[in-house]
Amino acid sequence: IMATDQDLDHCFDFAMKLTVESAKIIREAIEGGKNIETKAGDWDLVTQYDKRVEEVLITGLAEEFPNHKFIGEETVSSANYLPALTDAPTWIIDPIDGTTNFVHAFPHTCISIALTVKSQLEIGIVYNPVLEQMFTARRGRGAYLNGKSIKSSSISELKSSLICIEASYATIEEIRDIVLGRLEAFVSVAHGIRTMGSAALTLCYVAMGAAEVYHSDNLMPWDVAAGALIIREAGGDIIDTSGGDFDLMKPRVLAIGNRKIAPELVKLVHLADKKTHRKRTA
Ligand code: 2AM
Ligand code: CA
Ligand code: CA
Ligand code: CA
Repeated sequence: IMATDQDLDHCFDFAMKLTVESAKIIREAIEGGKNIETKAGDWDLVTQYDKRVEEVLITGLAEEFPNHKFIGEETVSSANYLPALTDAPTWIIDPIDGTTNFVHAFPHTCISIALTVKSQLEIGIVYNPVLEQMFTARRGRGAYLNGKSIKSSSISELKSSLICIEASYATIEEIRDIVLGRLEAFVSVAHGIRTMGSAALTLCYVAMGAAEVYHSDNLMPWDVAAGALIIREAGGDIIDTSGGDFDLMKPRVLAIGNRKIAPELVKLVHLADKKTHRKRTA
């Protein structure tokens, strides 16, 4: 259905314009001071924004590309079914990544869109409409922030690294203990720790060299699809937390500015998990 570079050029241009257009919904909600969090039934309201943005994106893309498939967070959530990735051109969409930030008007929130063809990431777009940061990548063509080329960090030691970690899903005790164990290990070795609340944007921060590492095991494909391509095109990498190959459909993420830092990082996580396990079974 889609083979030529020209087709991908058009996909890219179209998706980027549609993203900026759709992001007005997010920016107006934040800038309009709607104070989303204090309203009654706040999570329903947030879900309405998520759903509306996703609907605008999928409607627009489906009209332009009737043969393409879609894996969007809100569609998957309401169907309670995650489709398998196929060879067909597939748009993987998170309409609002950083929902908690959105609710608080903390300015790290974005739309994340990726396109896969033959199960391979071809396009990644992450757009923060509050700070007007547009991160983009095409496979084999580099990564960009607002049209300027970006490169990931070459720092290869954790003691000189800024490490970003997700620390916001504390409902299941075992997961919480593992996250806290890893956080403790990172705090002990890193130059600094950040937890930004948007997986897609934090991957882009690693891509632009603003941080050396991003880690979370509790993510979904739409959180990471666009950011994964952007990191790789910026010279960094994204690997599984075990140190093995990254699986887009089952993301456990160590995103790194460069490969040299991977062994130290994987070992640290492994040791932290062993310690957590000993504590839990003691
Ligand atoms: P979201 O904002 O689209 O929900 C920090 O919460 C980051 O982890 C966000 O990118 C968030 O995406 C993502 N995330 C994925 N699954 C999550 C979950 N079950 N609970 C909280 N955040 C989740
Ligand atoms: Ca998300
Ligand atoms: Ca979301
Ligand atoms: Ca969500």
